[in-house]
Amino acid sequence: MKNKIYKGKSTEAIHAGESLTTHPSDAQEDQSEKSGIPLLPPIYQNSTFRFSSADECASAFIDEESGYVYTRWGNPTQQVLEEKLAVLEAGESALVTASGMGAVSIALLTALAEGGHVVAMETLYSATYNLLSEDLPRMGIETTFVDATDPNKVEYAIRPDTKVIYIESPTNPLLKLVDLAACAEIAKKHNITSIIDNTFATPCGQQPIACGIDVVLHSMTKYLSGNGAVIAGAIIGDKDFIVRAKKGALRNFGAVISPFNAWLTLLGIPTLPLRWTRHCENAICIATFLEQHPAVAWVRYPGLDSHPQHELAKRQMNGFGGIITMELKGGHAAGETLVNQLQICSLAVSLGDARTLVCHPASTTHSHVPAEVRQQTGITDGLVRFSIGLEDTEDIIADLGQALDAISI
Ligand code: LCS
Repeated sequence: MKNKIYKGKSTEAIHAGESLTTHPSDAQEDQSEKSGIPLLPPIYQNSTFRFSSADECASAFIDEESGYVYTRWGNPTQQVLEEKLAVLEAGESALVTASGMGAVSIALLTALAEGGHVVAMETLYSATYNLLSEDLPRMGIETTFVDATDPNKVEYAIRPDTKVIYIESPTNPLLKLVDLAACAEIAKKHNITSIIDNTFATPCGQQPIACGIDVVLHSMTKYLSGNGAVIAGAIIGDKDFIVRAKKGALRNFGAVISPFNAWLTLLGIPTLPLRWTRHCENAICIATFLEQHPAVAWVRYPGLDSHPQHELAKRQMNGFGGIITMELKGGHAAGETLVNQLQICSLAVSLGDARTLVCHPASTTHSHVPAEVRQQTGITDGLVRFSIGLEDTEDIIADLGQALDAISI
């Protein structure tokens, strides 16, 4: 591969990793006489790879870098995506997984290979919360949940056997922020692996590895693919961590991405920087509109002055993202009226799509989190989450306006 001569996010999103399979002879034995290199990385939609001799096959098992063996171990389409993600997140190495939860599980199982204790942010995506509070304890791994908006609380919860600090920032769905540099410093001081789920911010919105965080993960189902067509995940970190994850939890638990889904994600990433800018531009206008509507009790968006951590958002983020959370004055009933009236915005879970999506976390994404934990952490019954899409701002505002006006206050 030639040395990389670019450093802009848009150029990275388009070109990084793509030289890996730009010539068929890079990955195929069949040397074509014809000129012409595929501009898009091809899909290698195959489960296994053949060898021309017993020696060649045996050496691929000894030196795994020397070739492809089996798609659960690695595949050229996956590898292009991995190279691109490592560059975008400024990490040494990356691996891609079948889902965002695949990435969360593999990152945790790798960092906790010998057991240990986790200190985690108290509000997290619900399946991550359930993994930490129900599944891992059955394997002897305990988690202490803390309000990580205060780094002192993170440090206070550390025990001699703590192996991982696990955070999201902004969190799903309350958009709380964690000071990444402060958290990374605590982790380094105590020799603990810091892991962040960067799904909400994307590599365009913040660069956790540059802030000192060890491992970054994503649900690529969301902004990275951006097309609403795939379930996919990724982990980015240092080479040693990624190799351990690949040879261990990924391979043995088997949460491997299909080449087709890796390829669909590759189609989405080149437009991520453009989409991110547009999501951010739309979201600040809509958050400002919602904040002054009489049916709305409060709005949470890191780009608003009213966000309690707006200064931190300005310091550590590049754009404030496309997710807005708000509380309706009329609670659950008002929420029902709102979602039933909407015409452009779709009532759907997930986020990061071109389409504006609306959901009610208490009855959907976070319904498996115990009610008392939801109340304690602020996921109230009147909370509504928007994933602002790429439609024209005035059309989204008109749709939300007519739906909010239908709520009687
Ligand atoms: N991390 C975050 C922050 C998420 O929001 C999600 C899914 C995941 C990880 C898991 O990713 P998956 O396995 O689905 O690719 N969040 C969802 C949500 O808020 N609504 O539906 C799914």
